[in-house]
Amino acid sequence: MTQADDLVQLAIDVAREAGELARRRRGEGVEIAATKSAAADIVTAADREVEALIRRRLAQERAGDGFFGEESGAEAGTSGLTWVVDPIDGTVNYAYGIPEYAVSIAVVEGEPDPQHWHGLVGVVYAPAMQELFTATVGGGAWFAPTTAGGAPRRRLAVNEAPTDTGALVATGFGYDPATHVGDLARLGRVMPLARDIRRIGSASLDLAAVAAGRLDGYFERGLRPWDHAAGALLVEEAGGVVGGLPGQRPSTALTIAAGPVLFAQLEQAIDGR
Ligand code: LIP
Repeated sequence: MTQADDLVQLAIDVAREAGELARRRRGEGVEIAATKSAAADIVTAADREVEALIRRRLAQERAGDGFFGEESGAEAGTSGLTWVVDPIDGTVNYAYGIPEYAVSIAVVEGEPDPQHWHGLVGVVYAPAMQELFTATVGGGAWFAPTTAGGAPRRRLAVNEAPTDTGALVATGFGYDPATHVGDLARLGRVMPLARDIRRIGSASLDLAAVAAGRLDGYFERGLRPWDHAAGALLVEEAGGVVGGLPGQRPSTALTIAAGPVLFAQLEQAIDGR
């Protein structure tokens, strides 16, 4: 058993407990608690409650590890490991009752900076769809439905190079309207590669879809570390490539994820802009 093997089951258990809380709260009705970077960048009471549950469970089980969460910020640990958490990724979907939202939990080693950290574990759990995506470094990426009596887990693999029909590519747009001109120009540079575009609204589920071959590729500007930390490991362990600006790791400036051939094509088309 590797260190990642030891950690992934805890990540799964906590993600499923957190996801079920999110799902219950969604059924009871959603309360917008605040806005953040822009009027459209909402946080619900459930975001905060779910992250508090995750933080409490990890403090019980892994007291020496660091924590880096979307809603409650960062706290350094002493173990060299950090849990990077988005309690409800796809918050706007969640608020509107769209089922594409997920609990995203990653464990990284080293400095809690996406440019330097080493991903060990990634778990993305979509409670409304009862879908669980997991990966451990060197252990592959896996999908398992969590419905009672669901099919056994299966190993994930990204799609090979897209056919002449073009690639099915997902993206997203920032909460700040001032960023939309650049986002749309970037989309225009990618369109010649695409058969069609999808806008799912949850980066972790976009990345999980690339790992599962449900998408050929994904790119987005504006992601935060907790949006991509778990999903990036899913894609890499499924044989894909994840990057950002040319030669860099994913960052708020840009995230790109695809199989190797399409990744290079997307990187060239986006050209770092
Ligand atoms: C969301 C991402 C999505 C992006 C949204 C937002 P949140 O994360 O998952 O891909 O387009 O702007 O960043 O805010 O729901 O955790």
